[in-house]
Amino acid sequence: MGTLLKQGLFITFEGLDGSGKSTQLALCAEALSAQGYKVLTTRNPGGTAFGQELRQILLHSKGPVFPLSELLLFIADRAQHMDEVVFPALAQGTIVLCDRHMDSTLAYQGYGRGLSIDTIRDLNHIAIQGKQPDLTFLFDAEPAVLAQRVNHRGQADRMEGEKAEFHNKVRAGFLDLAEQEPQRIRVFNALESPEALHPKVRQALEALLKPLASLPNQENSRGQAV
Ligand code: T5A
Repeated sequence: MGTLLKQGLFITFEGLDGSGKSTQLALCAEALSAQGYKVLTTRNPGGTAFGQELRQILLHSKGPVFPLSELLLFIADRAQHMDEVVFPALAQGTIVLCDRHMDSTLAYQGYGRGLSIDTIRDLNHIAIQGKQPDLTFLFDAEPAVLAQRVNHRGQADRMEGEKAEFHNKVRAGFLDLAEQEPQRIRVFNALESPEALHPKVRQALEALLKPLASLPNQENSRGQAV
């Protein structure tokens, strides 16, 4: 019988396009649900109706989009998503698995576009209202190799269509962030197969869940203390 957490967990999946983060997120969702946890899968940008409209603009706008405008739209998507999706789910003891979050903004708009990291940190802080992810998985590999995985999908979106130099900077940014916060951000080799990666990701998740499941104020899914 699974455990109903009193306060949910917020787990984010990060990496370059094609890094396999969505695949690992789906595998984790399946496994946690099978264990009896309440699980919600969601994403940035586009985890709300409002966010889906922003996502369309952000990834497919035909006209020029300046870096600051781009940053503010990603932040707007995040602010809406926290209030509409993440906070209510966490309050119900749900494990929220989110495909990209605040680290993507630091990596893409900060390290990639060259906008001020401090400004992005401040804006992120406002959007997330102080609620950082409890754990973040970063799937890392050479951008050129990862691009090959998604090339077959047809026309690249605005971000995917950026030059190799941009993606190299984003990758370096993600790794820099992971070095700054090794406790929260766990790095995995995205070149390993999905089957090889999944148990490693699960192990890190279990390490986070185990102490929570043994807390006296937690309840199992029948509402009984465990
Ligand atoms: N962005 C986003 C910003 O610039 N700032 C921000 O603040 C935010 C939040 C959003 C774009 O917006 C940018 C970053 C992005 O460019 P997205 O919707 O997150 O984009 O889309 P992608 O990152 O492009 O997501 P993808 O679905 O393309 O990539 P994933 O999730 O990394 O990869 P996945 O799991 O879908 O797999 C891609 C392919 O690889 C295979 C899969 O089968 C699939 O075909 N695959 C593997 N192959 C080999 N080995 C593995 N381990 C594999 N795992 C998956």
